[in-house]
Amino acid sequence: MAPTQSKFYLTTPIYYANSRPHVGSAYTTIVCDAIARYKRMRGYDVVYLTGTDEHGVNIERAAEKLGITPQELVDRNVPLFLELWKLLDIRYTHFVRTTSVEHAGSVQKLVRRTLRRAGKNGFIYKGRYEGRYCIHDNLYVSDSSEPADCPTCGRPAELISEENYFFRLSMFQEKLLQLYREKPEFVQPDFRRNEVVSFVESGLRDLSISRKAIKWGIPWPDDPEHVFYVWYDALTSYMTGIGFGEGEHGSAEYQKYWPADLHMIGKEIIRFHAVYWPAFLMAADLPLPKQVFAHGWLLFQQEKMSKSRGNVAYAEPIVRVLGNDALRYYLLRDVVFGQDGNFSHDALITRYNADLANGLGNLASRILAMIGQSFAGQVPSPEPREKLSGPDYEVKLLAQSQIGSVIEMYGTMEFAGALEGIWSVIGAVDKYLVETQPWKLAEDASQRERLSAILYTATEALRIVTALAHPVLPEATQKIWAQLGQSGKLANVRLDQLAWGQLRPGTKVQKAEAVFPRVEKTETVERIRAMEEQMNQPPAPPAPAAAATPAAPARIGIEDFTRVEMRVGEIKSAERVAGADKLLKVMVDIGEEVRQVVAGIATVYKPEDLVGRKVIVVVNLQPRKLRGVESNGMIVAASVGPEGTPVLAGFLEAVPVGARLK
Ligand code: ME8
Repeated sequence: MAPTQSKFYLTTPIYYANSRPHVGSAYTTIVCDAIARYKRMRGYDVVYLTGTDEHGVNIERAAEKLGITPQELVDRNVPLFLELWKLLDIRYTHFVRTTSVEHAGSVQKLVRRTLRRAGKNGFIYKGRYEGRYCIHDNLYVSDSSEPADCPTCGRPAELISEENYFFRLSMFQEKLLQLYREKPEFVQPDFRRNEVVSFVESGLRDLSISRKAIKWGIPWPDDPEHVFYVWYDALTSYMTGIGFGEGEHGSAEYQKYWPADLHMIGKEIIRFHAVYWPAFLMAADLPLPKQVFAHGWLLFQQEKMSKSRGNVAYAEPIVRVLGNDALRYYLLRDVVFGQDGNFSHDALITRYNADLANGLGNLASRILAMIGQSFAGQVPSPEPREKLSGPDYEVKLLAQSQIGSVIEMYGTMEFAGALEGIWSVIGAVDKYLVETQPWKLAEDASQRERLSAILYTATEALRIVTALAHPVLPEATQKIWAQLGQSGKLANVRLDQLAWGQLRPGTKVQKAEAVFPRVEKTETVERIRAMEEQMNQPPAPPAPAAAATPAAPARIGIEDFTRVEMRVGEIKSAERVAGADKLLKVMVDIGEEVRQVVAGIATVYKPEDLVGRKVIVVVNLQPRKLRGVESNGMIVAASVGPEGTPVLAGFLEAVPVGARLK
């Protein structure tokens, strides 16, 4: 019988759907994607859940500001998450939305189960909530009766007293401390667990888990005046997504995959995951997740990157300019996982050029080119085993030892360390090639065997490095894998079965093709910034329902604009087009050539007045015929008044012919 595959269920936080995702939200999702890919390459059956948190005051308020309903707001924002995950090639298996019907059922089921078990000393009771509440912003400001101002509008919050459902968190203090003691891996890293332990040791107050003043939420079963407190709702989504709500005992999938093996989160939400969530589950007599791992923050301009602070960078421009792998590599290599780390476009590009373009990319193209030149594109034979010595042996030893240590570091989520290990092999092979100088040996027929051994060693090290880097660099490594003549998906390779010597001599390799072209820093940062600016523009207003008002033109990205090539041209000659009183045939010098353009300006401009005039020409339009005369471009003019009278665009200063407009 085949051994049953071990399962691994991991989750990201479910993100608030009140705005578009930024690099911070992408960070956790990318980390989890790398873990998921790594676990699959270790033979695990992986379930990976992400999703969106769509209830609560924040969403309600964001919608109000835009004059739309909360449902409309989340329906508008959720696709932005889905699109970004697609662009980033995130291989999640489940996406959960807290506004789904299944989720409401699942949350109500969890609370019913808890109420049923309760008996006299119920875990949930009705009590009075006393605190400060802002009636303008629908916001619970503080749990105490002390005067307080609303953090949003600054107006004094009112003292309110409303009946809520309370969760008896105070009863779980000892049980939670026992959990942290007996299962220290439950909260990671260790220093975070210590913070959680101190918090719990200092005493736990019961928690209000329903709200009356808020409408946007899941109704309490049999008491719909109340909606669930957003964290009770949100945390339960980790079970909803795999079918907890189905039937009496949950779906087959739920039974197979729950409890989660890993909840990956940012450090600011650790209390909810490491204190409240296990208590909610204990109260319902359900299995607890195996681990909550709280990572640090990405800082941007010295502060936590967040939409409310307005200091966000977006993933899309980076991916469009440098590719998906560049962002993944930078985030996992430059930030020590678990700690806070700075994000900067400068550092991103430095890493890209140094480690990807000059490192892995360059090594792959050099090796492939040499095999192409000296061995007609076929992997040459290695040195007989017993003769392997000196630098060849050192490269082999290093690559071999990194297989084990990189696997281990991925396993403990030391991504920077794992990548450093992989790149130490790349560095060693670079040095090995500099020292052994195979390109020189290639000129000497008597050195053929030595050349063959060196190239085998370098190629085999490259193959191992490529496989090891796959969880972090899925796209480029798959390309290099194919270039190395390896068939099939690298994702299906088992990392723990990787060993030196598996590369078969005679394997046909492909032509070298750069996977990471070098980029110029200043220009690249500028391109990324320009695209980001575009993304920060307020979204175009929704298309009006009635056709009477013309729709606002759709916003385009800078990349769309740069596709239009406009140059300064000088008119050399102009004449009327026979039988068309609006058209002129114009010969215009655009620098490299003189173009024939047909322009609809004859009603305003006399041909003889135009000669010598500088105009703006769109030079990359498809040629077309107007009244039988070919036109190879367009002269730009304002279109004025109801008749659309043309007024040629021009320059106030002297400008050379051929200059590009951007
Ligand atoms: O908290 N650095 O959603 P959220 C690193 N809906 N990670 C960051 C980050 C940054 N600057 N900014 C965001 C919520 N993150 C709740 C969660 S879970 C049941 C409910 C990541 O949209 C990080 O994982 O505010 C953080 O915990 C999460 O996004 C917060 O996302």
